[in-house]
Amino acid sequence: MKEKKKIIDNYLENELPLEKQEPSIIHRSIRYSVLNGGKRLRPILTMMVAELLEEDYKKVLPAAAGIELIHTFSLVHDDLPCMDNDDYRRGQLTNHKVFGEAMAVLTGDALLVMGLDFVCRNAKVEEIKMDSVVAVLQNILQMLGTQKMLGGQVDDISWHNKEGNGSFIESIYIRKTSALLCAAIKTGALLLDASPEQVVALEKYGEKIGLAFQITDDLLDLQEDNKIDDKPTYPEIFGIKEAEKAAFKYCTEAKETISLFGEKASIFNELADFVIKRKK
Ligand code: GRG
Repeated sequence: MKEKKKIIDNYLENELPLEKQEPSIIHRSIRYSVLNGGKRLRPILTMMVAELLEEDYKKVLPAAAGIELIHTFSLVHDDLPCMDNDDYRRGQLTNHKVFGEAMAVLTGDALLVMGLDFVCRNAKVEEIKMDSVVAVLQNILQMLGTQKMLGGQVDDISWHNKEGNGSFIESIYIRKTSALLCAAIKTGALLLDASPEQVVALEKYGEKIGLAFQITDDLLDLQEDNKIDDKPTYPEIFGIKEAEKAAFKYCTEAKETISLFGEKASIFNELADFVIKRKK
């Protein structure tokens, strides 16, 4: 995973517009929010799928990097005062704290369109079919839409009822967090012609690690600020012990969904463990 993170970091460093390119402010802002130590989990997953299918990860690199840009867009917008109103992200001031709100909105917009452009660039990679790239684009757009990430965020910011039920919270997590992880995984699978059975298994894996990931994220947030805000999260409603149990359950289920790949999928099992054991 460390090697793959380095490859993605280098690719982004080289392919993003330089700070001095006009209008300079937006390119400084983009680089500020992208090149700052993200875990790169989503592009790593896209590359892992390529290797699982016994292909070279280089064949999916532009699209993988594009998904990281789209992820960064969602973080920049999520941090805005009108959404989560966060001051820090990845250990540094959030984008709007440094560049102002208007520029943060535009930075998010730029990252979204640039991310989709990077995905299109994958059509230029040898042996990749144009039809596959179109299928990938359509899948990403569906995963970002009102039935998935955007809709999950809508419910996340509008729901303040502490008495909420588990299946509703899980439905929010599946949409706001699992959807983009599924898109990252399916991007590798579609570009490299995985079988329908493999695609279904990998998507299910994405959904389960997304749930485990978001519940772990909530647990880490709780440890960090030790504050309960008006937006209910899984551990705040069900308690820390239950949340830990749920994260473990989803991690186990994720591993079960990819058992059809046998030993070849062992790194996917390791990643599922990492998702619940991570400290940031
Ligand atoms: C999709 C059109 C469209 C709009 C976006 C703002 C928004 C609507 C959605 C936000 C969704 C969101 C921020 C979900 C949380 C996902 C999550 C757990 C992020 C943290 O991911 P990490 O830990 O972050 O992988 P790093 O910093 O490592 O990249």
